[in-house]
Amino acid sequence: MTFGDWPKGALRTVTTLWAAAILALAPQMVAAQDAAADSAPEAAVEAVAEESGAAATSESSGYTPMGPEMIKGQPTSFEDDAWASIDFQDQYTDDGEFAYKMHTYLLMPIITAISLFVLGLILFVVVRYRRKANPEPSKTTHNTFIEVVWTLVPVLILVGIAVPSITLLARQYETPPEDAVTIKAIGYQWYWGYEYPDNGGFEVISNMLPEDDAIAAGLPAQLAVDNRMVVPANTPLRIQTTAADVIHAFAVPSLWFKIDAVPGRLNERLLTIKEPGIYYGQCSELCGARHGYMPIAVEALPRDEWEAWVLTQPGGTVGEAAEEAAEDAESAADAAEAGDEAAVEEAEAAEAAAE
Ligand SMILES: [Cu+2]
Repeated sequence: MTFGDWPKGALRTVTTLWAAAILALAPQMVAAQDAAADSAPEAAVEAVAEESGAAATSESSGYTPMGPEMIKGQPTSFEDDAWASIDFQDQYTDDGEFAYKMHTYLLMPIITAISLFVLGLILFVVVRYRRKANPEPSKTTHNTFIEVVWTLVPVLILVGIAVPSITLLARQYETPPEDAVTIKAIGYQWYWGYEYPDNGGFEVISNMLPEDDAIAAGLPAQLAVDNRMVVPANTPLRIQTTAADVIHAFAVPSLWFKIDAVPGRLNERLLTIKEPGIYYGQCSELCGARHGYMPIAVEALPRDEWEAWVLTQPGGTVGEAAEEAAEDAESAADAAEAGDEAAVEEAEAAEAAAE
């Protein structure tokens, strides 16, 4: 090909590339629309909520831990379902559904197409240009058309991936709304503590159940715990994480949630669970000898049942009482701060007098 006739070919190529980019982006647009449609409350969810509501109110305390039939987020073994065991867990948050669609309908097809294309090229070159069939090697060094194509195509693919990728990143760092329920997950060697600062400040200590106890209760061994992290479903949660000793990580795959728990630091992320159920996770930062034995079990309840659970906890408060308690704590903290300032001033005055 001579230099004179390449612009016409290039024009055709650029048009083709744009068509390819639009095709690559189409699944992402569909995914975004689906995500919006899915966020509408579903009748099935309400039915489940009602069912578990009936079970809980039959108890005098107003709360019974959910049974194994409510487990929604847990790993699948290869023997039970080979495909599900290598796929993502079912997702129960909007971000999780978005990410799952991006992975399944955008990234996987692109990865597969590129891999097959490169494999095809290699096989073609190996067969067509083997020494026996091609004794006189070509001395070609440059080809402007091909060089433009192999620069532009990857750029367009990356731009196509970047749009949903950055969208997901931004969604994951959305600030929790003011009325979000705060829950502070604290990593300890080797168990979790869940503090409820908006509801009286009580802390739930959560240890892994011994294998025999878990199996006897029909729960998954090494994931089941004695006290779950009980949260309201369909309510924005402000999950804060920190640790008392070394770095841990709070991770629940089916909720598309993973955040480091670092001593001396408070990390925070928004989490909204779409339906009541039990969701299992694990500590995901190597934290010592029993790192593999500090599972996370989240139990999402309908809001009213969750409030009933809060009232069963020592010092647990909900509604206005909780707000008042939070305000009292705040003003007490302010007073303490003011006291500190006065003390500092006094000390300074004493120092000046001594000089
Ligand atoms: Cu840990």
